[in-house]
Amino acid sequence: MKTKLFFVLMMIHVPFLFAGTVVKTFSFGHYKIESRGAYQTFCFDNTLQCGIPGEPLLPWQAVVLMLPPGEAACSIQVVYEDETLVPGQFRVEPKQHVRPATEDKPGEFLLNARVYRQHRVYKVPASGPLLTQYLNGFALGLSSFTPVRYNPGEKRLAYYKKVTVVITTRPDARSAEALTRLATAENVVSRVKSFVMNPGMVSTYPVRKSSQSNYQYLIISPAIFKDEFRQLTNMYEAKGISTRIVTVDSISTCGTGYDLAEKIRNFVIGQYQLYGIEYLLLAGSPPLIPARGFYCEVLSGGSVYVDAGIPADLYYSALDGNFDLNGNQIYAEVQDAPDLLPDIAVGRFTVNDTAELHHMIHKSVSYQTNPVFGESGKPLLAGEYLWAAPLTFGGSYLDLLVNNRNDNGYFTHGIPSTTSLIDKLYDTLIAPPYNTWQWSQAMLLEKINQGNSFIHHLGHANSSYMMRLNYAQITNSNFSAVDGITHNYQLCYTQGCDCGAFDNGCIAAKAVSIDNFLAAGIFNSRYGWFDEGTTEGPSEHLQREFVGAMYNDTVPEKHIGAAHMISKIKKAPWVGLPGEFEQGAQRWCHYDCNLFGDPAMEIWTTEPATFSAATWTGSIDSNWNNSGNWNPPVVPTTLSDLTIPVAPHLPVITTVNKTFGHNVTILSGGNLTINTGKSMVVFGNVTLAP
Ligand SMILES: [Ca+2]
Ligand SMILES: [Ca+2]
Repeated sequence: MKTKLFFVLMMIHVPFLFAGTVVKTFSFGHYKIESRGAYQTFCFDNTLQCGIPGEPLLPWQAVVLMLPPGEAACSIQVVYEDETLVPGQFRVEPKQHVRPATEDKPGEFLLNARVYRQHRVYKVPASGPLLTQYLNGFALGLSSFTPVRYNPGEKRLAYYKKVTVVITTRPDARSAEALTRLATAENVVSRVKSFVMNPGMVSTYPVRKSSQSNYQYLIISPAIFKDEFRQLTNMYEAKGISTRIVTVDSISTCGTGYDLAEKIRNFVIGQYQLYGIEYLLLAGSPPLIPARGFYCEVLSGGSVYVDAGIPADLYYSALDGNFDLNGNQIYAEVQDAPDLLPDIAVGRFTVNDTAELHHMIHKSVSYQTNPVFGESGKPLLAGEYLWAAPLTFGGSYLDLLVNNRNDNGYFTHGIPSTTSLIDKLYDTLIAPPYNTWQWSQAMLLEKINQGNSFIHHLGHANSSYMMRLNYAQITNSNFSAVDGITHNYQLCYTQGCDCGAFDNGCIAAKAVSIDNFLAAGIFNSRYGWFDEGTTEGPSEHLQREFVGAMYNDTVPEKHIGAAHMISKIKKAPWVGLPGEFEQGAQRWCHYDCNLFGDPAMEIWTTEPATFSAATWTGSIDSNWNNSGNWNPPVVPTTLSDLTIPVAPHLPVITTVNKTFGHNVTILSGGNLTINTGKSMVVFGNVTLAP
């Protein structure tokens, strides 16, 4: 009943219920020409190089325009003006195949000679396809165009200095329905505004008042886990993120939907609609919490790759439509008008039992509240040899994650080399054509056990193999120093194939659910894709945008699930391109790239700088880890500055539980006893006051 009432109220406030137009003018002037061998690429800032394999790569501009509330895009017109010839002659590089990151067989250099012989302007569509998508209730029109014209026979390039895009809109039932899920929390609106090219349109949308009963973080777990989250929820409540735990069993009994996955998604939509939730944790591997399998096909190198069951938690993250518009129980087909813009941040604990669940909870809490000092800005980049002809190395791709980059025509923020200690382990060419040096497992394990913040990896992988390690090698003893005390737990992002196939007991699920090693990571449940012979590729796009969100110099996104969500929002305009441009691979990656971990986890990219003070009261007993003995009541962490004055009971460390502190000041009359064989970790100073 509440839902219906809200819908009626919203409709009354919708200011536009007639067809209209949304107009945006783009200017092009400063271009960049890069040479690769005998060929050149021609780029403008914030464009993407797209093309048909073997035919010229041209820079395409994304169009992301907010539409009036309750309306959808029905047509697009692109007006090109001020054509300008670029001085000189150019052989524009042809698009190469996109490849799954499992294959390393030699390829061939693709060149469509017939196209390159033509003495006329190479034909391109006036615009890419026009989609209406929804982000947190706001309707967005997505499309693309290229301002460049190329005559291959004459080797002449020209571009239009001024391009005007006109999108015609009309009232639409799906847009009206999306409005019922409008979220207008400050951080959500700011994210939406940063993504659209006409942020002023936001003011035409109604404002949704936040309610007292709002909460931010929903945890869905099987009933057997429901009492196990106290450590996690206590931490988030202390951070001001309120939580709610709901069991799959109760959703299964009371929910509505075709199957359990749809019942869970419908429940999530309801909670989002009523309470404006921002984070969702799915606490269990399938079958504890089912995966929705998505459909995608990719044309690559003359082969068609098809998968109708790509495990995709985007299903629970993107909350518009039902991913099966044609009702054939094949999900996320192009004709299903799938929601490409995630509305909430989703992560999954890939666990099968309570012991694994405890490990993931402990690692998430310990990573955030007890960071080990001196390693927050120490990422490790591990790149492998990828492809023989044209020769392709993962390291060249990973280099694009460092510093702000404009490569391949589009801009992303990166890991600042001046303030970070970046370690690299790259396969390299010893002698042409294919004699390469390759790093070993032992070298990687040594580096990981020396302490890192974040492992970025690009190399070959499968469901039981990643980073040159096999499933049996993911053990606590192989990562003995990554125990949260000697070195902090680490995070990982890999573009490798299948290592995140969480429907099938994959290696990445093991890496996050053992005691040591990874606290969270982003992994592909099926293939990752790269473009051979370049530093481009669909998986690379997502990883660059993920890192870009973390290191954005105006509003860095610290929550790992939100950074993952932003990477997909940024790439969504490129998913809708017709098959001949990206051949379906960007869509594939949009579907199969999932977060294993706590979506609200805050990532350390710099050393901790904020500490909270607490004073020992000893009002209960001498137990250091009893929050009742501290004012304010806390269990001390490596982020706590602690004072121990005279007290009824003075602290004695007797427990096997680890004890932590940042600065510890012992006042006159105070005392701290550490019993024989027990220990305490202090990263700051211990001061004895006179
Ligand atoms: Ca379908
Ligand atoms: Ca959406």
